Amino acid sequence: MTIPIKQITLRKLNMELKHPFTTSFGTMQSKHFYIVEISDHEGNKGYGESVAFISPWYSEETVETNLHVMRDFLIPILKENTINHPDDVSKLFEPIKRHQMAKAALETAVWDLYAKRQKQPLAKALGGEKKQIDVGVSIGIKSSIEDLLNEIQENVDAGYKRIKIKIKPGWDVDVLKQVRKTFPDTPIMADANSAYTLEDMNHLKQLDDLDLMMIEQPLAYDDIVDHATLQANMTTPICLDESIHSLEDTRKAIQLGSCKIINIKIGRVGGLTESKKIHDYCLAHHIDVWCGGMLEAGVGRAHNIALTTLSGFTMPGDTAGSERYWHKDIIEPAVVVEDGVITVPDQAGIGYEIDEQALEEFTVEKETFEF
Ligand code: OSB
Ligand code: MG
Repeated sequence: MTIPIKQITLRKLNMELKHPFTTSFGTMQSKHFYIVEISDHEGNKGYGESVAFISPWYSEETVETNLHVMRDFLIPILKENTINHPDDVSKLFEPIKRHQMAKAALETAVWDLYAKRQKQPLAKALGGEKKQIDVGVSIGIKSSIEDLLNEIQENVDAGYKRIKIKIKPGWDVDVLKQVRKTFPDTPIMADANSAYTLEDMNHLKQLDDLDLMMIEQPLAYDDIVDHATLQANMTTPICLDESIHSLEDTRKAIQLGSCKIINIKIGRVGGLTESKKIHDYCLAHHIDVWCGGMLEAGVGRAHNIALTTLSGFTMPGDTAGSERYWHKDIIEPAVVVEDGVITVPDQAGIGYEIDEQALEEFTVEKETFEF
């Protein structure tokens, strides 16, 4: 059964973050990003969100490269081809190298549209069975240890299932030692966003005494070779984020022993179909996966929730409640976390309504493509 597209609207949004977020690569105060809306002839609308940032500091993609690639390459491919199932989209996009976040923004919107046409929740369309998902929080680099300990305490009190702490050289071993001393039993992990090299191996090995769940992306954003050396010399499991863009990357990283855990981000791997493939492969190879976050607004957050319902997502993800990021989200209701758990919506598609008024309010540019 074909999915007939009537039009695609690209909206560039600008939303202020409630609190600035600092990683080893810099501080973010606000977010520019694309929301994709794909409509069919019967009035159904599917939504996707691009997770690229304004600058290429996490990966090479940016908000502007998203527009160029969607408008000039990916949307023309959708115009020229018939789509029978959302899985067709990633296949059609294959001739375009990389630009995973641009691809995912369109592909996830097709998945939402498909699920709405089938009148089933996106989670179910993906094969997910969980009714509730466990989530944790990611805490940015702070100006003092007291600030960090306070924020951890607030989130432990709120019931979040694990705490991820951003680290960088100068804000790592000593900080984490203090955190572990104050929170002896809390599931804790660290994320370096590729701030180290193998020369730091002896320094990083000190983390092995702190009973961390894992260390995320300690080495270069494009590396899987040095990570294998580091993993062979550390007991703390390594989790890869930036280095994994596809099932192929996953296969190679596992074969080399570069990691024991994979953070799946829908945008980083080019969409939901590729996310599912990576999930299935990891499940078969006894590699734990969890769903990462990119400070998403409601649409991206809803896609993360649907993906996390797949059974191989055995560890709490980074998809915290909307109120941690935004004064007002673009979906209704907002994503709510209770005791570290999100109840998966059971309405068709992403399962949340778009707050059209909020969407309009945050839109700074808009372009429509008729099919
Ligand atoms: O590395 O996982 C990351 C935020 C921006 C860019 C990269 C990362 C992150 C986070 C925050 O850790 C996750 C979230 O709360 O959405
Ligand atoms: Mg990360």
